[in-house]
Amino acid sequence: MIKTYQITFLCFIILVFTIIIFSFTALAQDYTKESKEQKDQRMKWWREARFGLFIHWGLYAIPAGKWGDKTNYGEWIRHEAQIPLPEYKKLLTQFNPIKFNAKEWVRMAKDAGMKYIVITSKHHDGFCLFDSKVTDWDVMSTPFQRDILKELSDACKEEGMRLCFYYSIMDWHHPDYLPRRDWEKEQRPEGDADFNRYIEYMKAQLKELITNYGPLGILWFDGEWENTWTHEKGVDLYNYVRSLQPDIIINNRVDTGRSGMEGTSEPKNVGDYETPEQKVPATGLPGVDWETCMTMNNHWGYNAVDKNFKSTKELIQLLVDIVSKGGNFLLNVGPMATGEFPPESVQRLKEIGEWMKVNSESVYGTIANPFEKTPWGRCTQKKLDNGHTILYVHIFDYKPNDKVVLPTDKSPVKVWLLKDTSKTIETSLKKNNLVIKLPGIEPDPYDTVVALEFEGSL
Ligand code: JFZ
Repeated sequence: MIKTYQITFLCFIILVFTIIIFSFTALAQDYTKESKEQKDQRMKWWREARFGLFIHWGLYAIPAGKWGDKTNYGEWIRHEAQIPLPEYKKLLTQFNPIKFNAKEWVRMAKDAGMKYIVITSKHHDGFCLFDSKVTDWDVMSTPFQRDILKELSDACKEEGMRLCFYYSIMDWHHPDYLPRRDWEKEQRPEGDADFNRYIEYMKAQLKELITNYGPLGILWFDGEWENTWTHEKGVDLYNYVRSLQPDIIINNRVDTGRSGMEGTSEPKNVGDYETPEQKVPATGLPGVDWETCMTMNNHWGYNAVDKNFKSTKELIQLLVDIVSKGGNFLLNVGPMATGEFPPESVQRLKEIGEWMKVNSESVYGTIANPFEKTPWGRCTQKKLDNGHTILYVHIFDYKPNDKVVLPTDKSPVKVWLLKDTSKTIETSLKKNNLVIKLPGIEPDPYDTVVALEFEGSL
């Protein structure tokens, strides 16, 4: 005779076993082994977005690049000017960006046509722009006492903007992070520093970031190049972050083995996309996802005297160049200590937005150009569900009534000018080339776009 209490006991044992097995598989899940279809699904929004805003902001905005008699610093100021930690910590009492307005920031990005924002939740100096329960080295310890990332997260949700976080593995503040900077080994002895304890700290913060501010678009790691970081640790961190939010996208800097500014990784490396920095790979990076990040002037963090801003024309043509090679563009702004974007950045974002308002369909959801040479500018293309292809011809150097030659023997079923659809545009086939006669209009100062629809592919 089986007693009720025996059945209850049996059920209990089965339940406990199921829980143990489930939590074990959850812990052991290897997210790097997903299928191509799964990855395509996860990368879908990112591949369509093409254009994002990078924000480098922290305590370093206060000195604004100036320390002693030098004025060329940025977010690396503590290391480059060799500022002792107690001295740098004084910035904490000065951080009070009362003009900060999350909605305005998000709206500026949105109006510029950007689809995601990547902001430094913690840069190399270790200072956190969010309310972290595992450190006092955060915004809540400043006179400002407002959770900047929370306000941004709310504003992003309201505006339909994807919020993403930059997170530095290297940390010049945490006592358990190793190695110390060469110049501060005596001021900050390693003592009983324990790197594994530091990893637990990072994991606790990443959990805070994903659960309190998420869902996030991307975790953008950086500062992975010191000798304490290893491939195994990178794989573990990648899987940890994915276990917290399975559909999150993680850049290649979570792992080691990235080669310099090229930002391309060895095949064994984890990370969902490559991150070339301050440069555009000459012919793109065929077969892999990539995103070029770039400064507007010469610094990531705010520098008050750096007025070497790229022009709006350069920035739009960079965006188009990158997209025509199959990449994304992550364009940086270094906000001031007041909480505002530098006026030069505001102006450029606005002008980019005016161009995007008319031309963004030639950017979003497009793929790399099909031709080898396009001396008059760049090409992007879009595959339609009906099998047709729209080719966007970006003419950087537009001369009214001039001709543009495309190396194809196909005739389009439709041709139009994005900035004025009322204009008729003649095309003709000549010796296996398609010749477009440009209308006699005032060219766009940055990039004039002609769209051609073809049956099938090019
Ligand atoms: C890193 C950071 O150090 C920098 O402050 C900024 O956040 C940028 C986006 O990323 O800078 C790097 C990283 C790697 C190389 C160069 C600059 N590299 O490998 O040549």
